Amino acid sequence: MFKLHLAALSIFSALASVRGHGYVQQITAGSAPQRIVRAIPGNGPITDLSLIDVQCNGYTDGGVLGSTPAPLFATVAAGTTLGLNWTTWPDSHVGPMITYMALAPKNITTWLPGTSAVWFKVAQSGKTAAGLWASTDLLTASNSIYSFTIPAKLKAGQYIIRHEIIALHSATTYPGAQVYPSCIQVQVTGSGTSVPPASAMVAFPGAYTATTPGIVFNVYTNTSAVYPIPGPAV
Ligand SMILES: *[C@@H]1O[C@H](CO)[C@@H](O)[C@H](O)[C@H]1NC(C)=O
Ligand SMILES: *[C@@H]1O[C@H](CO)[C@@H](O)[C@H](O)[C@H]1NC(C)=O
Ligand SMILES: *[C@@H]1O[C@H](CO)[C@@H](O)[C@H](O)[C@H]1NC(C)=O
Ligand SMILES: [Cu+2]
Repeated sequence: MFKLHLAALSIFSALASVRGHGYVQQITAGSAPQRIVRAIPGNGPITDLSLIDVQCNGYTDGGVLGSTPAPLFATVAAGTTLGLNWTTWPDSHVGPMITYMALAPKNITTWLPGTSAVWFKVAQSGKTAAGLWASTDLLTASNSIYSFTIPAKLKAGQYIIRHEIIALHSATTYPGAQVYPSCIQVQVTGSGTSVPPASAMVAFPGAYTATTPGIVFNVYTNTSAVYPIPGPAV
């Protein structure tokens, strides 16, 4: 598999002293050009879920940088499993890992989703019955590689993949949950014809609020096996 170092790396090298969290640093795909990830300003979180920052990151600049289109996209066949390589992630930052996609209505290298409800969930992982969190337990067990599959029936076209960790170590009240999103541009190929109905679509910002189940959650005292992953169904 081809392994790509993300353009974001060069941005982060100047930010080595930012208080540590993390971001997706690499993607594995069939044929992945560089500059497919919408650049983000650093490795910090978004906690005000009403801001555009929560869409594609951009916590220091009002979301401008995070949502700005990248010049290129990766070409991947529907049904492909992609691996996203996270930077070293603090053990304390437990929480779910969630992936959405949005079909670009025009050239993805110029498209800004804005506040439109265009995002549908394609994968989610929260807490297992054994009490293991997607982040950090499962992520660590897989050497920091998060994997998800582009739905095999998905209609061909250009999509933004929005992948995130929601860290819950400070989520006992709102604001507190820390969202770490990354947006990746892809061209999906194949003979699929499916796109989820409008009723399955959410907006960022909008999908998460202070009262969304799983946004306020006490990971220290709530030993329930069930953690309600925020957002719509897959
Ligand atoms: C993930 O990226 C790091 C940093 O570039 C690299 O050392 C590591 O080998 C990568 N993991 C995989 C599975 O490619
Ligand atoms: C999409 O936009 C980019 C950047 O403006 C341009 O280089 C490319 O040719 C466009 N692609 C199509 C299919 O219009
Ligand atoms: C644990 O979290 C679930 C889901 O948010 C909630 O319904 C339940 O009341 C919580 N339990 C405790 C003991 O706080
Ligand atoms: Cu952190």
